[in-house]
Amino acid sequence: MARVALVNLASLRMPGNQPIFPLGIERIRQVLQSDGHEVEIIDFCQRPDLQTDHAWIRTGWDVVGLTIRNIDPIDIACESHVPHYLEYTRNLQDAADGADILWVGGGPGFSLFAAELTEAMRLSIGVVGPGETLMSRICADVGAHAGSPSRVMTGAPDPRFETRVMQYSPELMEVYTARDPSAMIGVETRRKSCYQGCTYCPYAHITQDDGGTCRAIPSLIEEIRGIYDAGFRRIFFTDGIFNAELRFAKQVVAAVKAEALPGLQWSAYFTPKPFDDEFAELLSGSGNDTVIVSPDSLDPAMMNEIGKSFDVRHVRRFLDSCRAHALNPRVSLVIGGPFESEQTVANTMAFVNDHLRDNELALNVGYRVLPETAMGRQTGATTAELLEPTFMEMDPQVFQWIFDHLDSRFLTTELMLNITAAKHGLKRRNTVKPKFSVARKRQMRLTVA
Ligand code: B12
Repeated sequence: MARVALVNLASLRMPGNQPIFPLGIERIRQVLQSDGHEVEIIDFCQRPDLQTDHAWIRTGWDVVGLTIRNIDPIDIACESHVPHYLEYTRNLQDAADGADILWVGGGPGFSLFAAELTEAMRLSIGVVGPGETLMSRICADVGAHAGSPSRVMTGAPDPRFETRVMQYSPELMEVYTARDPSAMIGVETRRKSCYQGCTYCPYAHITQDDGGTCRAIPSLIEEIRGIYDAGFRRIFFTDGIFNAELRFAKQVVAAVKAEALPGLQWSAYFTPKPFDDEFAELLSGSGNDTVIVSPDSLDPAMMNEIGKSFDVRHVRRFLDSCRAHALNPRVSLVIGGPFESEQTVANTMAFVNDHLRDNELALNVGYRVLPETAMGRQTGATTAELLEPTFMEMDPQVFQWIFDHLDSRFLTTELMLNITAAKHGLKRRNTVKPKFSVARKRQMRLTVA
């Protein structure tokens, strides 16, 4: 049996980082432990001293897994996280002093730049996508992987995903909820690549799961009960889009409602389509805290350009349903998409002014261009270039257009801080231009067909 350390690089203390509960490596821990391996999680929120004290690495490990969640800091004004990941890993490897360890990298941020990070972090194996099955195979025969040239491997689905009940470490959950009372513990309900075609989104590459599986409802409820019974009241369903399969989402919400766990609050990323009144009614009184949707723009042409699979009519209908059932919608927008103009900003802001209440808007400026996305291809930038925080080029007037067209009732401190950070941060960032319009290309393909 192998001795495995799983290091949560996402918990490093570094500018612009706000660590969240690491459910990805918690899943891997549980799977490896059920295989009989000895597994320890190294988390710097739990053990801040270990960020600089590397003595633990010299205590006989066979495999060290390193997880990278976010590639960039949340605060756009801060420097990239990547140099911090590299520095920590290098120091740890130096401290290991040539010990016979298989170094493996993974995680959502890692998956986007797997080849580049595998090389830069001097890893034996870099994993794209889900990690539990591949880590299980690697740890079952560490010798077979040792000594081979470093390589990138694609993760495989977890065959027991449907019925596996996660038992997260209560100590680790306590660490994360004590740091931030608004923290939510992540719970997966489904595994499937998102069917929507948003041009900026890399989910299909990160999840590597087109087949997809839905959790068995009794297992899901058992997991939620476990979190609840351990004293935690806030959860986040981590599916890319919670209601992408509306029938299943309804079953989940009905089951959560039927459990009637006092004080339980939950949230998730939703889509306004599919979303109907029956679903809104189920959501009401289920403990749902916020119904987050991300139309990104509310200008029809811009929504088409960034590949949204719904339009402003669906957003309007969604808001009507929320109002009718006393739900709390939150509409997330990103200004600065390809070919954004004063007119598209004005149209978006007009929709906001007409349809949203003051606390329902989340506004960001600037699209981070990621590899493995249509937007990445639209700019022609290489993966190596995109490792540096890189944004879609936009007219610097965008900030002014927002202030000119958005009702002042939306100008909260949070929104002003976001915009100020973007204004300063984006000046220092690499930018890339769209080489063509995705919407026009799609239209031409349809016309030819
Ligand atoms: C749910 C979610 C959130 C929720 C999380 C809720 C919660 N409490 O858990 C919330 C809303 C808080 C959130 C916020 C943000 N998120 Co988010 N989020 C997601 C989402 C949709 C799912 C993540 C998840 O939990 N999946 C389920 C777990 C089980 O999977 P996992 O962590 O990926 O782990 C698996 C594999 O990665 C792998 N693996 C993981 N570690 C390791 C280690 C090894 C060694 C190996 C081999 C494998 C491996 O195996 C695991 C099991 O299969 C992803 C997109 C996606 N489809 O993955 C984005 C994603 C992770 N988020 C992202 C970002 C950018 C953010 C924000 C910065 C957005 C913002 N501007 O505010 C913030 C940052 C939050 C923070 N403080 O760190 C990016 C990160 C990559 C990047 N671009 O840098 C993603 C990929 C989306 C994207 N746009 O690209 N997010």
